[in-house]
Amino acid sequence: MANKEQARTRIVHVDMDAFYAAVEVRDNPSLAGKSLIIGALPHERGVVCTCSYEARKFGVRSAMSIKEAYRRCPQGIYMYPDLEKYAAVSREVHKIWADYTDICEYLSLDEGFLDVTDTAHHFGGAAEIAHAIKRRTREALDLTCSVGVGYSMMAAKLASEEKKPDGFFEILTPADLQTLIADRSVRTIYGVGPKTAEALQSIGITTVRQIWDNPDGVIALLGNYGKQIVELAEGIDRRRVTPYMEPKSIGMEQTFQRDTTDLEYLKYILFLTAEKLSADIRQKGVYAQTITLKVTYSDMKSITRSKTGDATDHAADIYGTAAALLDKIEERPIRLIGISLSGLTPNLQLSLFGSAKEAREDKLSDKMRNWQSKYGQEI
Ligand code: TTP
Ligand code: MG
Repeated sequence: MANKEQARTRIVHVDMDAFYAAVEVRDNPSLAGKSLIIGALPHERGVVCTCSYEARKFGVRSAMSIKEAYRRCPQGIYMYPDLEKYAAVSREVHKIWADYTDICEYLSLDEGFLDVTDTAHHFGGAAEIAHAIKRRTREALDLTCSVGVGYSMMAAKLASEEKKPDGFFEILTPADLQTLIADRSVRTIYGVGPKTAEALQSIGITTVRQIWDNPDGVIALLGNYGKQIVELAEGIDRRRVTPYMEPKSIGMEQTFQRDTTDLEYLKYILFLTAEKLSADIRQKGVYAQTITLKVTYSDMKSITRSKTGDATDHAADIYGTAAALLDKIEERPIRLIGISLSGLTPNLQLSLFGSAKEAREDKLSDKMRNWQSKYGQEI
């Protein structure tokens, strides 16, 4: 985004506070003020999804093993996450945000960017929108969030982190951003993870100010990516808020050189197709509700058969449904077979957690190994 355009841009970033833990405290007020750790029970394997701010005082953090959390906070209350419940609350939260702009990018169940550049004047300005979101979230959902207003996505996100929890902060110019982050770690800059930080450290750069002092060194070290980092450090962020748009469907098909009636081979192809589609939709961050099998017979007649069920991104579910549909169709020489997925819905982090479905996929993998040695084909 050019400087002039940046000057009028207004982005709001919202992040719910201690989200899973806050929902549990809301629904069971006897948990208020306690060290609450969501993930697994003590002595079980598993990681911390999140914890209340009280538990954070003891050093408990997201992604820490439950074992380590228990070592730091044995007096804590440990609970399993209830993802269905959080997803339902998340939908309510997202609905509030959507009242202020059509340009909402939902990053996770509890976090999102809103581009309010063209709508802010209807509500008295971007700061008013931020306060309205906080007020409505408290009144309607009995939860708190932290909201940042910025002239760019990075500014808005940094602003929302600045006064967490229940915070509000604005960063309205690149100069204000620079003042705020000058002496902070390079990790403050969007996209700079531990590896990049380590690379920058190798040329003596650990703070944002040191990037300003040696932009050429950063670019020599990291190339085009280095250019982006230098720009971001200076407060130039060209990213735009990208509203979530539902892709209509995603599919893949395979035409055979010779028509076939070999059901086992056809199922093998369906499995390879299912695996590829599963990887594709996981990358896109969506689940599929409808699975459609397409078959073209040797006389070029095409048919499709669909089944709609629970949203999934698992190869085993996609394969299982497509194979069951294949079992039910007329048995004639087949020229083409394919699967398409539709009814795509955002995958809101639910797949972070293992499930019985994964165990099923392991079993299928044994079958796959047999197929692989028999047919040896890849898609
Ligand atoms: P965050 O917004 O990172 O954390 P939070 O809302 O619990 O706390 P705060 O924003 O006040 O610092 O993540 C949102 C939810 O996502 C969190 O409540 C639980 C889930 N989550 C995980 O399951 N695993 C993780 O590693 C992280 C970071 C989050
Ligand atoms: Mg949060």
